[in-house]
This record gives sequence, C-alpha cells and structure tokens, in this order.
Amino acid sequence: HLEEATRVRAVTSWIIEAPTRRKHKLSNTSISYQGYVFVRVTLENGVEGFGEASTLGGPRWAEESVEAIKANIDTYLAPVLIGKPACLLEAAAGEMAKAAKRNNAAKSALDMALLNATGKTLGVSAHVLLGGARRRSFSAIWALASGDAGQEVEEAQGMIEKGWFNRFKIKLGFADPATDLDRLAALQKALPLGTDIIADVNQGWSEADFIRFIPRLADLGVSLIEQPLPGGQMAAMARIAARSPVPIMMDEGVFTTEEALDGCSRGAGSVLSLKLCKHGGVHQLKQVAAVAQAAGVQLYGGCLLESSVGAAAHLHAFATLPDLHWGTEHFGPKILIEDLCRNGLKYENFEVHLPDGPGLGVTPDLDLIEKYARKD
Ligand code: MUC
Ligand code: MG
Repeated sequence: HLEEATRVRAVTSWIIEAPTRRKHKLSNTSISYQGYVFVRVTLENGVEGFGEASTLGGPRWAEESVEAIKANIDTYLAPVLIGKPACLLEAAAGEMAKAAKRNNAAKSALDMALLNATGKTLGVSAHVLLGGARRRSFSAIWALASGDAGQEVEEAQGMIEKGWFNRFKIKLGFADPATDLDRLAALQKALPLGTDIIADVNQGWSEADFIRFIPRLADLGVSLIEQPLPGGQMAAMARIAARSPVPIMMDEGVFTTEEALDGCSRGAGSVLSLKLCKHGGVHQLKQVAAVAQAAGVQLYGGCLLESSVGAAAHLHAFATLPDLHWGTEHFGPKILIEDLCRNGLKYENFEVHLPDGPGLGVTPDLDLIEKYARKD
C-alpha cells in the first residue's frame, strides 16, 4: 500500500556552501558562495528524496539563515514528518504549519524532498503529481550583479553566445540611484537592440527615490521593475505602481497567500515573482499563483540561486500553471562553480528545460554534497 510504503523513516540535513563564479551583489548583501540546507528523506520502501532550502548571504534577503533552517528542520519539522506518508503532501504541509510559523524556506526543502520521493516511488515525474505539465521549457533570464558595467556586458555577451540566456535582470540599489542608472545605461547601450532588461532594486529605494528616478529608468527601456520599496510598504508600492509607466513586480513583499491577496488587491504591482522559499511548498506556490491570476496579476518564475535540485522543483510547479507570462530566472545551476547534480538542468535555445524522469528528475551528487557541506 502506497501510504505504508512511503512512510518517512529518516530525515538528514546538511548546510552547504557552494562557491559562485563571481560576487553576486544585491542592495543589502554580497555573496561569493551560495548557502543551502540540503535535506534527504528516506522512506520505509528505501526510496530517497532530496530537497533544498536556499538563502542569500545569511538572514538578509529574508529572515531565514542556513543555521536557523537546519535547526528548525532538525528540531521541529522533521519530527512531525517521521512515520507519516510522504505521498500525503497536503497533510504533511498541515503538520509542518502546526509545528512552526512561517519558516517557509525550511518547509519548502522538506516538501520538495517528499514530492521527489513520492514521484520516485511511483515512477512518475513530479509535475504529474501537481496536475501535469502545460509546458516543457521556459524562457530563461540571467541576473547581472557584479556591479561592474564592463564585466556585466562581457558576461551578458557570453551568455548570448552560449545560447543559454538572452534576457537579463540587473541588480540596482547597492550604489546610489544615479550611479546605478549609469551602469544600466552602459549595459543597455552595449547589448543588442531590444534586449529584455529587468531591474531588481531589492527594496533599496524609497518612494521619493522612485518618483525622482522613474523617468530615467523608463527611458532606459526596462520591461519590469522588481520590488523597489521595502516589502512591508504595500500602500507605497501601490502608489508607485499607479504612477509608473513600467510594470512593478512584487517579490520580497509577498510570501504567504494572505500577503498575495493584500498586494494583488491593493495594486502593489501588476506582476508577482513566485519562489518556493517564500511560499513554503509547491502547493502553496500554486495557491499564491491562483490569487495573483484571479486579480489579473501576471506571473514570473522567481529563484533564490538554487542548484538544479531546487530549480527543478520550481520548474515542475511552474510547468503546471495556466500561464507563466514572464518565464523564469532559474540560472542558479550556471552561477555555481559546480552544480550539485550530475544530471542538472539543461539550458538550450535561451530556454531552461523541465527535467524528465521520476520525481524531480535530477539527483544530487553525494560526493559534492560532502565536498561543500559545512564541517563543524
Ligand atoms: C531576488 O530578489 O530576486 C534572484 C535572482 C537574483 O539575482 O537574486 C535573487 C533574489
Ligand atoms: Mg527580487
């Protein structure tokens, strides 16, 4: 019987520090390695499922650090899953909700491991368990975030040459707005005419900054402006969204379905970035997507620089959405010096492809997990 066979026997977690190819700078942090918590669930039938919680530079992008994620998984979340059927994902999410408030990155790592293990047990791809894929590949966006215009131009050109990415997101908000916009102007001038450029301010501006600099930003032709103001400032986001000639995307302001309802109904943006680390699991991500779509808000496939494990889990959920207008920025596997999977995601023709095979369709290399696991 499936429920008996998929009971969770053990949960193991590791803190991983995987070096990136270059410094990745945001308004409030700068990283040269990616911090993940990897989890493995082992079922009674011997099947293993892997999942990953991503962070960005400690508890700065969001409140969860790798240390907190590991502690909360080991102490509060894993114990309520032991002995429960992995195939009952909604029930497992309910148990985790009772055991801990928020902690959405920690919950999403376990959720994707349960999904992976269930798919592997049944011999079906994860997307089938989520309703089935409506698309098999996604237009892919690369993030430029060294802060050095010359390096960023070269990097973008390299991505175009490789056929991996021809749409770009540029990080703003770590220099003053005028300096940032000079950098953006240099980039726009050097890239092929019509290249899609998205600006992510990562909460770095005030409403007044936005009002001052939006005319120049709009002149530079960006297609989207992501989370310019602090996440909690929904009313101010709604005011700038109403006056902006460029669509505004909500990111750090929307984690839960309640926040999605608040932001979407107030008009705090006309696009929403979906991320498992924010929403806490694949079903919760689909609920947030449904709230956005009911409000007429378009969807963007967000990331937090996951390896191929976390990125694959996102793609399985994204594949089932009725519409994913903006494609996805899952570039994490390509910014790591070594991706953590042997059979990682495939990037071709400027698209990232949904992996085939049971469960998530990708397998972490345990030697690499060992190599990059924090030793203390
Ligand atoms: C974010 O805020 O979108 C995702 C891509 C990137 O460069 O940073 C992250 C976080
Ligand atoms: Mg963002």
